[in-house]
Amino acid sequence: MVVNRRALIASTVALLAGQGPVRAAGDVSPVTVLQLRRRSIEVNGRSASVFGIRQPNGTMGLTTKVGATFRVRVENQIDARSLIHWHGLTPPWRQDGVPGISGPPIPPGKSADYDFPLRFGGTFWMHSHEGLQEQLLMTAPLIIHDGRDQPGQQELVLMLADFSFTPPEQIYEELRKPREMAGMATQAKAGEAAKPDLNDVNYDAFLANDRTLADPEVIKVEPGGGILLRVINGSAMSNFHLDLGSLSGELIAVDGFRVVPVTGRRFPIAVAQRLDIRLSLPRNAAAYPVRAVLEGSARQTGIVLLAGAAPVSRIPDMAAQPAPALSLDLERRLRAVAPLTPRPADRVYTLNLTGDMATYVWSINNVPWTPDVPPLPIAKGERVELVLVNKTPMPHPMHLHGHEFQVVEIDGQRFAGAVRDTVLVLPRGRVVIAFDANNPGWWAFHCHLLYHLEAGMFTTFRYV
Ligand SMILES: [Cu+2]
Repeated sequence: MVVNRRALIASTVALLAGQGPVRAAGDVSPVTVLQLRRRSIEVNGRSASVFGIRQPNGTMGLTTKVGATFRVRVENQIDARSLIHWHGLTPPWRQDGVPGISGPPIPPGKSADYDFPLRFGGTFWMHSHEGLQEQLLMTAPLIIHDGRDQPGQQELVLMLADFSFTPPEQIYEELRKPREMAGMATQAKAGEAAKPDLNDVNYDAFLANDRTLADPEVIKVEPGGGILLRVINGSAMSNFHLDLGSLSGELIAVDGFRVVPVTGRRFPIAVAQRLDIRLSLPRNAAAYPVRAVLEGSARQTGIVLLAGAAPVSRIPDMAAQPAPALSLDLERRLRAVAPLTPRPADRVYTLNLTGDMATYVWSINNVPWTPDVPPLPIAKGERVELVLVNKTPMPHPMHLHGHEFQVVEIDGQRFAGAVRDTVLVLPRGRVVIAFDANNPGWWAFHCHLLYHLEAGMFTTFRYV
């Protein structure tokens, strides 16, 4: 029985692979193999078994260029089914990597093929959309080079993650346990003038490129040189403030899409978001820590940029000051370099972000998602606006699959904001996003906090 069922699933995966675009004659883009594997890393002196997405030569994830074909074979070498989502890309919907929506998961020992054109460049990432695998680092960078890459500029990727020695299933179980204290906790919080509810999970560590500040990655850079720093928040549940220390940076893109540059030393980055930041290093030899401080906390992680021969001092894993909760002050200032063509919306959906910490049921319009929830209809060619109203005391980073969107309103103020794929909606806040329905299919829209997603803050759009 098992064999038959697996054979059936395998043939479905093969069918899925056959649904890519017909290969153009003379197109010789090679197939990149990505292997889903178990691996061990060391966290705070302890060995941890996690996942990884690697090419056979050990490269994490994938770097390619705009205009190329995304031609990838994913080989599942772990002992569980899996499926990888190409976060921020706009593939044909069958190749989007959401189990049960875009296609079946890949059984252990099997593979799936992907083949679609890359129509824009930028900093993206890939992660498992199956179960809670993302918490165990089934994540990797997905970099698409384009015109923002300047000659002589050094490119660095900083990938953030949250880590626990507790298995993710157990973390989720603990969160879902009925809480006798819940009422009291809510009252206490109400007494503190509706303080936002942050950081559901108490993590053992925060990682930057798989390492903690006890043993950070030290990257050699050129004194006086230029750097393009690509920051990816691959955390399951943790929003950060990126802190450049003594360096000043120029933010040139968010979630892969260009913005009118914003100069600063500190930039917020919510779960699943990316920042492209240009740095110009001073000419003297020095070590520059680049830190990410957890919101509402002093806990931090980071890397060190080492320009020339200079001492690297130990960076404590607690910042001198606790960081505030993320705000949308930067989001309000961002302006897309290539905004959507202004036009009235053909269709508007109000999506209330609902749920509560006490029962740990998270939902959209009070409906926790199940496969029986009907998709929201939209039609090809429409300009769609989503009015996101956060009814909860927690911030939710909301992600739309298969389309880039533009932030067009925050708390009643209309503006032509950033084009991106994940936006943070603050407690009791309201954000409106607009997108063009130009990629027919069945698409997920959800909170990117892993355990909120798992608990049901998820819905779908369909136009096939
Ligand atoms: Cu959420």
